[in-house]
Amino acid sequence: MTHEGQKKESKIEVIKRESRYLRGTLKEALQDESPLFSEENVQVLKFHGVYQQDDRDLRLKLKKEGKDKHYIMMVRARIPGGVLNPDQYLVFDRLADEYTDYGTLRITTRQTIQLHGVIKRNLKTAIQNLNEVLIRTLGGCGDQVRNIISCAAPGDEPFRTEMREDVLSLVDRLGAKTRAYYEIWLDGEPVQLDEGESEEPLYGEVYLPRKFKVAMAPEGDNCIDVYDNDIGFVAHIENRHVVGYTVLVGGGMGRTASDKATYPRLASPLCYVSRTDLVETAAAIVTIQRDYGDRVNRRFARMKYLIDRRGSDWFLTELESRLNRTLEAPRPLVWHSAADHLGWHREREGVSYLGLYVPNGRVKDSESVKLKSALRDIVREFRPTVRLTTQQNVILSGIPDELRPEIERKLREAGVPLVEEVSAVHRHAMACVALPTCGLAVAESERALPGLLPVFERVFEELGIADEPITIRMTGCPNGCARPYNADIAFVGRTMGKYDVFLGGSHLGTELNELFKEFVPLDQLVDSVRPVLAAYAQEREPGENFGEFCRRVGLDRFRHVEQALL
Ligand code: SRM
Ligand code: SF4
Repeated sequence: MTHEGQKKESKIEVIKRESRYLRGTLKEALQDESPLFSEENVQVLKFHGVYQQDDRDLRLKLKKEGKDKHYIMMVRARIPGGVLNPDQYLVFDRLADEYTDYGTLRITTRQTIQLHGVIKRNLKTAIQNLNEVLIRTLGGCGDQVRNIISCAAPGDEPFRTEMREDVLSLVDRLGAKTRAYYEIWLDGEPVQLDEGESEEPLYGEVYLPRKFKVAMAPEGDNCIDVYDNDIGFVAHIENRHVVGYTVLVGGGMGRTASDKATYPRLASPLCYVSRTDLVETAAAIVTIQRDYGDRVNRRFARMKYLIDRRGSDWFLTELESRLNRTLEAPRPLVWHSAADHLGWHREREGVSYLGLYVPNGRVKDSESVKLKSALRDIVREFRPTVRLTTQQNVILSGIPDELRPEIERKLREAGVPLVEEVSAVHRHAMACVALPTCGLAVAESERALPGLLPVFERVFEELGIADEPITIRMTGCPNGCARPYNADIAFVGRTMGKYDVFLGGSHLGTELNELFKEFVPLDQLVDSVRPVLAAYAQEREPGENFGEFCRRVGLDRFRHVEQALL
């Protein structure tokens, strides 16, 4: 039964309830010879940070040969704020070589690493290896609070340390507590629960109705797209210290192209809380979604739909009643940047950090660019802290200034471009994984965007807008994993080879874009937006960015131009 009516709960709710706090029959399944998990275990596995996939490039060939799919697992770690010590990074690097089909690491849009292509037989060892360096995968996926993201830039300002402490407190309070993880992957002793005792005091036995995302940004720099999360905390900083947080709620990108009732939504400001009240406020919000979120129809189960259904006033009243006090109004928010943190920056006296561009987050060695090897060698030799950004890049931090030339030399030798050699078009672009591993992809993304960006570079050069911070994001389906709906330009896969084009978001992540054209073939994507870019180059007002221009002049004008030409 749900709060939203009398209808039957979804099948996944039943699986969760019957899983005994995420045990399912995973322990047994890991011992059998089958290359795949049962349907129920596939759902439970997600909570442990593992997706069962198959290599979609091989499907047709294997089918013709009368063989089953090539089943592989994707392992997604939980790395709060994207911070890894050198040993942790090196374990990922090694596991990619030893246990994955592709030999790559994939930095995600939520500051973690995915290993694609681990076969079932190797899964337990891979997860054990991660746990040996204190990397958990519990919470990587599933209907629970996912990896909590936060600005990855290091620095000696006290507010950075305070935000880090607060992120870790949130992880501690909001993360899953089940001992199943230790029993299944680390051979821990089974726990004996007393009658009525819960292993998940916050979630209960059915966890949350849907995935739940939490983010923390310092006021002024929206490098993490804080508005795209179920809860966004924006730190207000006075005299270099965090004084409190404005709380944003109800963000989310996911939509279904064929269902107009679904939509992306930016989180809206709800209240302001002090640092001391942060964690309990977050937990209380989670319990509202736990108790009232839709458990019948997963398509409408994210908290954004709950808030829109019941209203922000209801939500605030409910929160106040759970916290037993009146909450302060949110503070006004001002954004100056959405920094990518690339290049060299001062971290503290005599110490720097280096942000490196990783095309679509894929850490690999190619013929000409040996990024994976270079990172491994640098991390081994100089032992920087490795920080992953939500723009799929990597930061090497804690580097004594005198080592800078040596590190640059190593990167150049490996063919890794430094920021000066990366165009603005590339710096501001992102693609989701899509094919061949994502089971939901209907079009290419990570493998298609690299072909488009050089063409955009030429167009931007011709139009004299090469240095403008125009974000281009691509996804292989409407789910929105590369956060396309607040990009200036977005290509969202609609069917194989065709994309919906969205225009007019904002580089600062504060505006949603608008659907411009549907079903545009891959080779016509650049041309489809060229007239708008040309008009922007000609007619923009001083300081006006691309998204603002689109919203000021309206996209109809360009739709009509094209219709007139037809
Ligand atoms: Fe995502 C599902 C990859 C960030 C919205 N996402 C998936 C799955 C697991 C496909 C599946 O369910 O079978 C994809 C695995 C592909 C693969 O082979 O690796 C996948 N999502 C990713 C990553 C790896 C994209 C990337 O290129 O980096 C990101 C991993 C983040 C992480 O480390 O946890 C990733 N996904 C996002 C984001 C961006 C964000 O959170 O900032 C979103 C939009 C924000 C949001 O949640 O609303 C996002 N992913 C989705 C959705 C749509 C959710 C919805 O509310 O409708 C799905 C599908 C679903 O949940 O049913 C999805
Ligand atoms: Fe897969 Fe779609 Fe997410 Fe891309 S946006 S990774 S295609 S679910």
